[in-house]
Amino acid sequence: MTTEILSIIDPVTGGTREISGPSNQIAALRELIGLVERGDHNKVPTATEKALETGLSALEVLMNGLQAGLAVVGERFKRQKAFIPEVLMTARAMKAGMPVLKPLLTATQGKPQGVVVLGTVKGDLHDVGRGIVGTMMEGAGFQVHDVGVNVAPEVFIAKIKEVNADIIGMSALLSTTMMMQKATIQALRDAGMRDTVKVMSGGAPVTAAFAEEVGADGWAPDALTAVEAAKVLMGTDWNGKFVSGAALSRARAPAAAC
Ligand code: B12
Repeated sequence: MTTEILSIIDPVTGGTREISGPSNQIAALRELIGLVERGDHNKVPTATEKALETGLSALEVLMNGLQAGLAVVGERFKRQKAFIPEVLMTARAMKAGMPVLKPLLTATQGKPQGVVVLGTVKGDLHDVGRGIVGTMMEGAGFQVHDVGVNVAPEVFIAKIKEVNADIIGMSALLSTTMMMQKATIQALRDAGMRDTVKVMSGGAPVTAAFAEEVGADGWAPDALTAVEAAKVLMGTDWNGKFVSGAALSRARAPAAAC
Protein backbone atom coordinates (compact mmCIF):
# COMPACT_ATOMS: atom_id res chain seq x y z
CA MET A 1 0.00 0.00 0.00
CA THR A 2 1.28 3.48 -0.79
CA THR A 3 2.12 5.99 1.89
CA GLU A 4 0.25 9.28 1.89
CA ILE A 5 0.60 12.57 3.72
CA LEU A 6 -2.28 14.44 5.32
CA SER A 7 -2.04 17.99 6.59
CA ILE A 8 -4.19 18.58 9.68
CA ILE A 9 -4.77 21.42 12.11
CA ASP A 10 -3.25 20.46 15.42
CA PRO A 11 -6.07 20.62 17.99
CA VAL A 12 -3.72 21.80 20.73
CA THR A 13 -1.53 24.38 18.98
CA GLY A 14 -3.91 25.44 16.19
CA GLY A 15 -0.91 25.13 13.84
CA THR A 16 -0.67 22.83 10.84
CA ARG A 17 0.85 19.38 11.27
CA GLU A 18 1.56 16.67 8.70
CA ILE A 19 0.87 13.02 9.35
CA SER A 20 1.84 10.17 7.06
CA GLY A 21 0.59 6.61 6.81
CA PRO A 22 -0.84 3.92 4.56
CA SER A 23 -3.40 5.28 2.10
CA ASN A 24 -6.34 3.45 3.73
CA GLN A 25 -5.59 5.05 7.12
CA ILE A 26 -5.19 8.51 5.64
CA ALA A 27 -8.44 8.05 3.67
CA ALA A 28 -10.27 7.02 6.87
CA LEU A 29 -8.97 10.06 8.76
CA ARG A 30 -9.80 12.35 5.85
CA GLU A 31 -13.37 11.03 5.82
CA LEU A 32 -13.73 11.48 9.58
CA ILE A 33 -12.37 15.02 9.49
CA GLY A 34 -14.81 15.88 6.68
CA LEU A 35 -17.80 14.43 8.55
CA VAL A 36 -16.96 16.30 11.75
CA GLU A 37 -16.27 19.48 9.78
CA ARG A 38 -19.71 19.22 8.13
CA GLY A 39 -21.37 18.35 11.45
CA ASP A 40 -22.64 15.02 10.10
CA HIS A 41 -23.02 13.36 13.53
CA ASN A 42 -25.07 10.40 12.23
CA LYS A 43 -22.21 9.07 10.11
CA VAL A 44 -19.41 9.72 12.60
CA PRO A 45 -19.78 6.54 14.76
CA THR A 46 -19.46 4.22 11.72
CA ALA A 47 -16.59 6.25 10.27
CA THR A 48 -14.85 6.08 13.66
CA GLU A 49 -15.21 2.28 13.67
CA LYS A 50 -13.91 2.11 10.09
CA ALA A 51 -10.88 4.20 11.02
CA LEU A 52 -10.09 1.79 13.89
CA GLU A 53 -10.42 -1.17 11.50
CA THR A 54 -7.55 0.23 9.42
CA GLY A 55 -5.25 -0.32 12.40
CA LEU A 56 -5.16 3.26 13.70
CA SER A 57 -5.11 3.46 17.50
CA ALA A 58 -8.02 5.02 19.38
CA LEU A 59 -5.76 7.92 20.31
CA GLU A 60 -4.78 8.54 16.67
CA VAL A 61 -8.42 8.47 15.62
CA LEU A 62 -9.25 10.94 18.39
CA MET A 63 -6.39 13.38 17.81
CA ASN A 64 -5.92 13.13 14.05
CA GLY A 65 -9.57 12.56 13.09
CA LEU A 66 -12.26 13.77 15.50
CA GLN A 67 -10.33 16.62 17.14
CA ALA A 68 -8.71 17.63 13.85
CA GLY A 69 -12.18 18.02 12.27
CA LEU A 70 -13.30 20.25 15.13
CA ALA A 71 -10.08 22.25 14.84
CA VAL A 72 -10.86 23.07 11.18
CA VAL A 73 -14.11 24.74 12.18
CA GLY A 74 -12.49 26.23 15.31
CA GLU A 75 -10.01 28.05 13.10
CA ARG A 76 -12.81 29.27 10.83
CA PHE A 77 -14.72 30.48 13.89
CA LYS A 78 -11.64 32.42 14.97
CA ARG A 79 -11.52 34.15 11.55
CA GLN A 80 -15.30 34.77 11.71
CA LYS A 81 -15.85 32.48 8.72
CA ALA A 82 -17.95 30.08 10.82
CA PHE A 83 -20.61 30.89 13.39
CA ILE A 84 -22.07 29.40 16.55
CA PRO A 85 -24.62 27.02 14.93
CA GLU A 86 -21.89 25.44 12.78
CA VAL A 87 -19.54 25.16 15.72
CA LEU A 88 -22.28 23.50 17.79
CA MET A 89 -22.98 21.00 15.01
CA THR A 90 -19.28 20.24 14.68
CA ALA A 91 -18.84 19.76 18.43
CA ARG A 92 -21.86 17.40 18.43
CA ALA A 93 -20.39 15.44 15.49
CA MET A 94 -17.03 15.18 17.24
CA LYS A 95 -18.67 13.94 20.43
CA ALA A 96 -20.64 11.30 18.43
CA GLY A 97 -17.40 9.37 17.94
CA MET A 98 -16.50 9.27 21.62
CA PRO A 99 -18.76 6.33 22.64
CA VAL A 100 -16.86 4.21 20.06
CA LEU A 101 -13.45 5.29 21.35
CA LYS A 102 -14.17 5.49 25.06
CA PRO A 103 -14.07 1.73 25.82
CA LEU A 104 -10.69 1.53 24.06
CA LEU A 105 -9.26 4.63 25.72
CA THR A 106 -10.35 3.40 29.14
CA ALA A 107 -9.43 -0.26 28.59
CA THR A 108 -5.99 -0.09 30.20
CA GLN A 109 -7.29 0.22 33.76
CA GLY A 110 -4.47 0.03 36.26
CA LYS A 111 -4.85 0.25 40.01
CA PRO A 112 -7.02 3.20 41.13
CA GLN A 113 -4.89 6.34 40.93
CA GLY A 114 -7.15 8.76 42.76
CA VAL A 115 -10.54 10.45 42.78
CA VAL A 116 -11.06 13.47 40.53
CA VAL A 117 -13.87 16.02 40.38
CA LEU A 118 -13.83 17.59 36.94
CA GLY A 119 -15.90 20.49 35.67
CA THR A 120 -16.06 23.59 33.48
CA VAL A 121 -16.13 26.74 35.61
CA LYS A 122 -19.09 29.03 36.15
CA GLY A 123 -20.11 31.07 33.09
CA ASP A 124 -18.46 28.66 30.66
CA LEU A 125 -20.34 26.12 28.52
CA HIS A 126 -17.43 24.48 26.65
CA ASP A 127 -17.31 20.77 27.44
CA VAL A 128 -15.51 18.96 24.61
CA GLY A 129 -11.95 19.19 25.96
CA ARG A 130 -13.00 18.54 29.51
CA GLY A 131 -14.81 15.40 28.38
CA ILE A 132 -11.63 14.15 26.71
CA VAL A 133 -9.56 14.88 29.81
CA GLY A 134 -12.07 12.87 31.86
CA THR A 135 -11.95 9.94 29.45
CA MET A 136 -8.15 9.87 29.43
CA MET A 137 -8.02 10.09 33.22
CA GLU A 138 -10.47 7.20 33.53
CA GLY A 139 -8.27 5.28 31.11
CA ALA A 140 -5.32 5.82 33.42
CA GLY A 141 -7.28 4.42 36.37
CA PHE A 142 -8.62 7.60 38.00
CA GLN A 143 -12.19 7.63 39.29
CA VAL A 144 -13.67 10.68 37.59
CA HIS A 145 -16.78 12.57 38.72
CA ASP A 146 -17.76 14.96 35.93
CA VAL A 147 -19.88 17.81 37.31
CA GLY A 148 -20.57 19.33 33.90
CA VAL A 149 -20.47 22.91 32.66
CA ASN A 150 -21.13 26.28 34.30
CA VAL A 151 -20.06 24.90 37.66
CA ALA A 152 -20.18 27.34 40.58
CA PRO A 153 -17.48 27.08 43.28
CA GLU A 154 -20.00 25.81 45.85
CA VAL A 155 -21.01 22.97 43.50
CA PHE A 156 -17.36 21.91 43.08
CA ILE A 157 -16.96 22.05 46.86
CA ALA A 158 -20.07 19.98 47.58
CA LYS A 159 -18.96 17.28 45.12
CA ILE A 160 -15.40 17.20 46.49
CA LYS A 161 -16.83 16.61 49.97
CA GLU A 162 -19.33 14.01 48.75
CA VAL A 163 -16.78 11.83 46.94
CA ASN A 164 -13.76 12.71 49.09
CA ALA A 165 -11.84 13.83 46.01
CA ASP A 166 -8.06 13.93 45.77
CA ILE A 167 -8.03 16.30 42.79
CA ILE A 168 -10.27 19.04 41.41
CA GLY A 169 -9.80 19.68 37.67
CA MET A 170 -11.16 22.94 36.33
CA SER A 171 -11.61 23.75 32.66
CA ALA A 172 -12.09 27.25 31.22
CA LEU A 173 -12.16 28.16 27.51
CA LEU A 174 -12.91 31.86 27.72
CA SER A 175 -10.58 34.61 28.85
CA THR A 176 -13.55 35.97 30.78
CA THR A 177 -14.11 32.74 32.74
CA MET A 178 -10.47 31.92 33.47
CA MET A 179 -10.68 34.05 36.61
CA MET A 180 -13.38 31.70 37.95
CA GLN A 181 -10.55 29.23 38.49
CA LYS A 182 -9.00 31.72 40.90
CA ALA A 183 -12.38 32.34 42.56
CA THR A 184 -12.92 28.59 42.97
CA ILE A 185 -9.48 28.17 44.55
CA GLN A 186 -10.32 31.03 46.94
CA ALA A 187 -13.62 29.30 47.79
CA LEU A 188 -11.67 26.14 48.60
CA ARG A 189 -9.43 28.17 50.93
CA ASP A 190 -12.47 29.80 52.58
CA ALA A 191 -13.97 26.33 53.12
CA GLY A 192 -10.69 25.17 54.74
CA MET A 193 -10.23 22.57 51.98
CA ARG A 194 -7.31 23.93 50.00
CA ASP A 195 -4.76 21.68 51.71
CA THR A 196 -6.81 18.52 51.35
CA VAL A 197 -7.42 18.64 47.59
CA LYS A 198 -4.98 19.12 44.72
CA VAL A 199 -5.98 21.66 42.12
CA MET A 200 -5.51 21.19 38.38
CA SER A 201 -6.19 23.95 35.92
CA GLY A 202 -6.68 23.76 32.15
CA GLY A 203 -8.43 24.90 28.98
CA ALA A 204 -7.12 26.55 25.80
CA PRO A 205 -6.47 30.10 27.11
CA VAL A 206 -5.03 28.93 30.44
CA THR A 207 -1.22 29.02 30.56
CA ALA A 208 1.08 27.38 33.08
CA ALA A 209 2.04 30.85 34.36
CA PHE A 210 -1.61 31.78 34.89
CA ALA A 211 -2.39 28.50 36.62
CA GLU A 212 0.56 28.85 38.97
CA GLU A 213 -0.25 32.48 39.69
CA VAL A 214 -3.87 31.74 40.68
CA GLY A 215 -2.68 29.03 43.05
CA ALA A 216 -3.24 25.75 41.18
CA ASP A 217 -0.96 22.78 41.87
CA GLY A 218 -0.86 21.57 38.29
CA TRP A 219 -1.68 22.48 34.71
CA ALA A 220 -1.57 20.72 31.35
CA PRO A 221 -2.09 21.82 27.73
CA ASP A 222 -3.89 18.62 26.67
CA ALA A 223 -5.53 15.47 27.95
CA LEU A 224 -2.48 13.23 27.68
CA THR A 225 -0.24 15.48 29.72
CA ALA A 226 -3.13 16.17 32.13
CA VAL A 227 -2.96 12.49 33.05
CA GLU A 228 0.82 12.70 33.51
CA ALA A 229 0.47 15.75 35.75
CA ALA A 230 -2.31 14.12 37.79
CA LYS A 231 -0.13 11.06 38.37
CA VAL A 232 2.73 13.25 39.62
CA LEU A 233 0.37 15.11 41.96
CA MET A 234 -0.85 11.78 43.37
CA GLY A 235 2.69 10.44 43.82
CA THR A 236 3.98 10.04 47.36
CA ASP A 237 7.12 11.96 46.41
CA TRP A 238 5.29 15.05 45.13
CA ASN A 239 6.96 17.94 46.98
CA GLY A 240 4.18 20.52 46.69
CA LYS A 241 5.82 22.29 43.74
CA PHE A 242 3.72 23.36 40.74
CA VAL A 243 3.50 20.60 38.11
CA SER A 244 3.41 21.48 34.40
CA GLY A 245 2.16 18.72 32.10
CA ALA A 246 4.01 20.33 29.19
CA ALA A 247 7.31 20.19 31.07
CA LEU A 248 6.70 16.51 31.86
CA SER A 249 6.10 15.65 28.20
CA ARG A 250 9.21 17.62 27.16
CA ALA A 251 11.26 15.72 29.73
CA ARG A 252 10.03 12.44 28.25
CA ALA A 253 10.58 13.41 24.61
CA PRO A 254 13.72 12.11 22.89
CA ALA A 255 16.44 14.75 22.41
CA ALA A 256 16.08 16.62 19.12
CA ALA A 257 18.77 15.98 16.55
CA CYS A 258 21.02 18.99 16.08
C1 B12 B 1 -16.73 24.40 20.23
C2 B12 B 1 -16.66 25.85 20.64
C3 B12 B 1 -17.84 26.44 21.14
C4 B12 B 1 -19.13 25.66 21.31
C5 B12 B 1 -19.00 24.78 22.59
C6 B12 B 1 -19.72 23.46 22.42
C7 B12 B 1 -19.33 22.49 23.50
N1 B12 B 1 -20.25 21.56 23.73
O1 B12 B 1 -18.26 22.54 24.12
C8 B12 B 1 -20.16 26.82 21.45
C9 B12 B 1 -20.74 27.12 20.09
C10 B12 B 1 -21.30 26.58 22.45
C11 B12 B 1 -19.26 28.00 21.86
C12 B12 B 1 -19.76 29.14 22.44
C13 B12 B 1 -18.97 30.26 22.70
N2 B12 B 1 -17.68 30.43 22.38
CO1 B12 B 1 -16.53 28.96 21.81
N3 B12 B 1 -15.35 27.83 20.90
C14 B12 B 1 -15.45 26.60 20.52
C15 B12 B 1 -14.15 26.17 19.81
C16 B12 B 1 -14.38 26.26 18.30
C17 B12 B 1 -13.61 24.79 20.12
C18 B12 B 1 -13.40 24.49 21.62
C19 B12 B 1 -13.07 23.02 21.73
O2 B12 B 1 -13.95 22.21 21.96
N4 B12 B 1 -11.78 22.67 21.47
C20 B12 B 1 -11.33 21.28 21.33
C21 B12 B 1 -10.92 20.72 22.68
C22 B12 B 1 -10.44 19.29 22.50
O3 B12 B 1 -9.84 21.51 23.16
P1 B12 B 1 -9.85 22.24 24.57
O4 B12 B 1 -11.23 22.54 24.99
O5 B12 B 1 -8.86 23.33 24.55
O6 B12 B 1 -9.36 21.10 25.57
C23 B12 B 1 -8.05 20.56 25.60
C24 B12 B 1 -7.06 21.37 26.49
O7 B12 B 1 -7.38 22.73 26.63
C25 B12 B 1 -7.02 20.60 27.78
N5 B12 B 1 -8.01 20.88 28.82
C26 B12 B 1 -9.28 21.28 28.71
N6 B12 B 1 -9.87 21.34 29.92
C27 B12 B 1 -8.95 20.98 30.82
C28 B12 B 1 -9.03 20.86 32.21
C29 B12 B 1 -7.90 20.47 32.91
C30 B12 B 1 -7.98 20.34 34.40
C31 B12 B 1 -6.69 20.21 32.23
C32 B12 B 1 -5.47 19.84 33.00
C33 B12 B 1 -6.60 20.31 30.84
C34 B12 B 1 -7.74 20.69 30.15
O8 B12 B 1 -7.19 19.25 27.35
C35 B12 B 1 -8.19 19.22 26.30
C36 B12 B 1 -7.99 18.00 25.42
O9 B12 B 1 -6.72 17.94 24.87
C37 B12 B 1 -13.14 27.27 20.32
C38 B12 B 1 -11.98 27.59 19.38
C39 B12 B 1 -10.75 26.77 19.70
N7 B12 B 1 -10.02 26.45 18.67
O10 B12 B 1 -10.46 26.46 20.85
C40 B12 B 1 -14.08 28.44 20.54
C41 B12 B 1 -13.73 29.51 21.58
C42 B12 B 1 -13.21 28.85 22.85
N8 B12 B 1 -15.02 30.13 21.84
C43 B12 B 1 -14.95 31.41 21.97
C44 B12 B 1 -16.06 32.28 22.20
C45 B12 B 1 -15.77 33.77 22.18
C46 B12 B 1 -17.34 31.76 22.47
C47 B12 B 1 -18.60 32.57 22.80
C48 B12 B 1 -18.39 33.72 23.79
C49 B12 B 1 -19.16 33.06 21.45
C50 B12 B 1 -20.37 33.97 21.57
N9 B12 B 1 -20.18 35.17 21.07
O11 B12 B 1 -21.39 33.61 22.10
C51 B12 B 1 -19.54 31.48 23.37
C52 B12 B 1 -19.43 31.35 24.88
C53 B12 B 1 -20.44 30.40 25.50
C54 B12 B 1 -20.09 30.15 26.96
N10 B12 B 1 -20.70 30.91 27.86
O12 B12 B 1 -19.31 29.29 27.25
C55 B12 B 1 -13.52 31.91 21.83
C56 B12 B 1 -12.91 32.28 23.19
C57 B12 B 1 -12.00 33.49 23.10
C58 B12 B 1 -11.42 33.77 24.45
N11 B12 B 1 -10.13 33.49 24.61
O13 B12 B 1 -12.10 34.19 25.35
C59 B12 B 1 -12.82 30.72 21.08
C60 B12 B 1 -11.32 30.53 21.42
C61 B12 B 1 -13.01 30.98 19.56
C62 B12 B 1 -12.28 32.22 19.09
N12 B12 B 1 -11.04 32.14 18.72
O14 B12 B 1 -12.83 33.27 19.07
N13 B12 B 1 -17.98 27.74 21.54
